[in-house]
Amino acid sequence: LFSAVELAPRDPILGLNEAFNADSRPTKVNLGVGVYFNEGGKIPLLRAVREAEQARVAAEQPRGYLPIEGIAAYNTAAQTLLLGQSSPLIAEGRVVTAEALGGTGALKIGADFLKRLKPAAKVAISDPSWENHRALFEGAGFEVVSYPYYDGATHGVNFAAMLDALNGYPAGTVVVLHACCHNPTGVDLGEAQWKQIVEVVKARGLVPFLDIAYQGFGDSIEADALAVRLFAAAEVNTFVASSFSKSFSLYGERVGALSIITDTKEEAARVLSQLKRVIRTNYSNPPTHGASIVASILNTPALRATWEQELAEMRDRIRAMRNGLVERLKAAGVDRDFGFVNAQRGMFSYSGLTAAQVDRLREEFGIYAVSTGRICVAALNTRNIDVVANAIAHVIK
Ligand code: PLP
Ligand code: TYF
Repeated sequence: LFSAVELAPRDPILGLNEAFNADSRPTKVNLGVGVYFNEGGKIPLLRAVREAEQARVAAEQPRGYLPIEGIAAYNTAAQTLLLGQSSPLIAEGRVVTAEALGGTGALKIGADFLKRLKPAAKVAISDPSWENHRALFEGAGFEVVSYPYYDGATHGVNFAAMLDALNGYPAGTVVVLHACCHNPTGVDLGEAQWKQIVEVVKARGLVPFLDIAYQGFGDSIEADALAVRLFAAAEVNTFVASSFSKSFSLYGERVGALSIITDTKEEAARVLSQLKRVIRTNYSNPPTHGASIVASILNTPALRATWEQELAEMRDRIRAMRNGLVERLKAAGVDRDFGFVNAQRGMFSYSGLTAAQVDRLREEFGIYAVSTGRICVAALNTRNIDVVANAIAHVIK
């Protein structure tokens, strides 16, 4: 049966973890995978999570099946994070939300639902994008194309080219947009640009699919939801894949949600019924633990305040590491201006390092980065930042 099965290529990012783990050098640093590490180099267990978890254990709740769309209090909280406390769309019952297995799971059930709805549509992702976007939508049966996004020369967005591409797509094309903290570049659109995107998407009848995996890592929980809220305010039917993996440091619990903005409450009921069909034939219903933790944090004022503070601490530490890296590269005598790293947002930086330079970092210094030059700034800390800055200075000279 399996004699003709070929060995599949490793995930370019998750594959790096294996190589990193096998490296015995004590000074090794993993800037590859997009995970937030604290100053101690560990994935934090947030205080808010610990408290919610302890309360859950103490309550000795049974573990029956959840409804197909997941925990209601979780779904409402996820909607509110996206659209705000006073969203008219939520009040009107026009937002469908289903708990999902992480942001990836949300993208997947959204993709499967869209395939039934728009079987001939193409899906457009940014160039570059999170690698799994292409694989996931192709896996759901779509042809995937790219729209121009990052401009290496300016370390910014080639906005004119992006708009041009969007303007050229036929109605019904699904456009995947990173709502904040673009992965892999760290380069986001500004408010005026988002407004233009919303206008083009609406005018051309495109289907926006927003991926928000880093809400709270840019400026704030509210500010990072800007793109979602602009689409909502424009009354565009929008898909949103939320991930709480990073914002709650709950990577392995698979906490995410798919939200869909519809025109009426009645339409929302029909959309939900179809989405439930997709879920039922994939995994029947979602798991309990992670979502109940997130729901209790978001719905309990004291826990929520703790979480917001912890999220702000993560955001601030990443900013400090960006700044520290720029300063240390300067101090190490690097001529090239790395100031753009300070303007990037979220966990990642498209550093401008070439694949050959990334190879040298790994081979000579045990510093692991993605071959595209993406580094995870959230893996830097005050103990490894000098080593990293000096190594980068060495390979770019
Ligand atoms: N979307 C983007 C842009 C991401 O960077 C990630 C990172 O993991 C995901 C989705 C997937 O999130 P999750 O781990 O919750 O599936
Ligand atoms: O981009 C990253 O590093 C994170 C983690 O297939 C990740 O989003 C990477 C690859 C992958 C799943 C998650």
